[in-house]
Amino acid sequence: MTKTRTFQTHRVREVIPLDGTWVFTFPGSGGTLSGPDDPGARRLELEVPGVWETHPGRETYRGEARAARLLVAARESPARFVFQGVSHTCEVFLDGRAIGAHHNAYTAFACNVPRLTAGEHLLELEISNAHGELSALHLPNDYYNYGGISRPVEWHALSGPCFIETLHLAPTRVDAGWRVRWRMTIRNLGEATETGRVELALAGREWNGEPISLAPGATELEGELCYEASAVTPWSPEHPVLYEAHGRLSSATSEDDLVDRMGFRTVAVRGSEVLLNGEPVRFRGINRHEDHAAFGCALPLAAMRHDLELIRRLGCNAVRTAHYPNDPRFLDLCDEQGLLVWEENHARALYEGGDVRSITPHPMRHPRFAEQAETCNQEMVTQHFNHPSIVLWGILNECDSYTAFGRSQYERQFAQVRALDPSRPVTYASCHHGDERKPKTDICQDLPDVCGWNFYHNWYEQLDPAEGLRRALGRWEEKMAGKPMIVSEFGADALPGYFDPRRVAKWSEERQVVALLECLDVYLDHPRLAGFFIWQFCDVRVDEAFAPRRPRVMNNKGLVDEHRRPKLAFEAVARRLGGVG
Ligand code: ADA
Repeated sequence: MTKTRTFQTHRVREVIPLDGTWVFTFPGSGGTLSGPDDPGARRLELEVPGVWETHPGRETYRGEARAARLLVAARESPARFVFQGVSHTCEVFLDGRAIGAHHNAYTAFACNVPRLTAGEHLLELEISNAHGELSALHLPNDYYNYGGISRPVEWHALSGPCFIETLHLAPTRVDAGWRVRWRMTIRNLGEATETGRVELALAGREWNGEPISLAPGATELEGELCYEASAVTPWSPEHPVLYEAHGRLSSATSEDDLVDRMGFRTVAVRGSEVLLNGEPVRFRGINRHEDHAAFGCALPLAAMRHDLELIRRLGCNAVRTAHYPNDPRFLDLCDEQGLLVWEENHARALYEGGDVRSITPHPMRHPRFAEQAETCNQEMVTQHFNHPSIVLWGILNECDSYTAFGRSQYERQFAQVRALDPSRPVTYASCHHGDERKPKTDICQDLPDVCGWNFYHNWYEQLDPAEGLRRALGRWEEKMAGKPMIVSEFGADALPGYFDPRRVAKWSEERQVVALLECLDVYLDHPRLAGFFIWQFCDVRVDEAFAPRRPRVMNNKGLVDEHRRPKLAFEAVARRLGGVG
């Protein structure tokens, strides 16, 4: 049974979860693994999915570790090892032989093994969460880069060399109803060409293909399924109706299948509005990091459900996955519960040094930036393509949208994302307001379909949010050219349990309430805005480089703390948004 999604993804293919206890080896000293004979090496049994920072003694470890587990194959077969997320860079070995590598904690990858013999095998990962050369995306940041196998792992014991690798379903509205364009990739791990037959069933319609030739490598198939309007129920926040798509493949050697879900819905931009199924939608959203005191970034499904329940109780209808692609199980829950999602690639502006607000951002200058960020885009869009809840693709939070070089990166990445998925609007969150406090001036507002602005007028500045928005519109309206505008972040820190009802001092829970309500009074029904996303759902651990402005070494702008204990602001915001608190 699949653990990587909230539903069963295969009925024919045999899937064996590899979650559970793995043996981790850490170097005796320093952060670099030496050979197997390191006398000081420290062995620990740790749970997967998980991060080593939750284990006593490993709370601040940054460096390399080897993770290993045995598996026993009952029969010889081709195998596919699917890792939903390893934080953050790893090489994978089977019986000592390299079978794959991956960078970036927040996207999945698979290692294919054409022939796994019957018997016992050793699966090993060399993992690093080091900062520096290795990663342009995982840097000392205003959230924490954990280490470990942070999302589920599966072993797919394939029946033969051919299997369905991907299935994409893109619904569009046509006069008489709906058309779903589908694309499927079949992979043949063998050396011989095979003849196969493919079928696809979706919402009461079936496509039965003629026999096709499956050469070694990838074969792409595509087609269309059409529906009368009355044959399906559209997906919407009020009625999040999901349909199951079941692809099947059979050939002389292989029987395989893949199940995914989709929703019939459209997203479009008209003037300053974002339309869902042709109707304007207003985002009453919240930014959420995958972070929890007990689990780091490796939240179990129950904790994800708990978060979503709190988000719904707040009266929010949307989540921004700041600042990286989320665990697909969280996206599944959003699909099921009708939450709208701004999913974002992993590339938050990076800062050096201590004072996060006075130092110069230098995003995109790391030699691996373009390659790693574009790989992340590619993986995010192709892996999460079918989630109806995702209505916006976001890239490059607060990066260099004020330099010519930065602009060239935004251009490349928007072109890439649009080519991968022309059906969703694209956006980014900018903080380059070009004013006294933030003199760098954004030069990319013509590029996205939806303009996102991060405002902290009544937190980092002493400016009334109404006046802040008025000034921003004065400065940016022409450049935004009437496109939808979203306040992608606003918020204020509150140290949990610090109350100051008399002075309502900054950092107190009372002050956070005041700051958030002042903003909501302005943004909630503002006619120029398509919505907002509060910063942020929960308090999150940050890198020590951020400590000077981050008491507890946490970003304390959560409406709940890192344990999900509500602050005063939770109730106050829920009341304002019409939630149930
Ligand atoms: C930025 C950034 C967030 C967070 C926030 C803050 O706008 O996008 O990641 O750091 O500021 O709390 O200051």
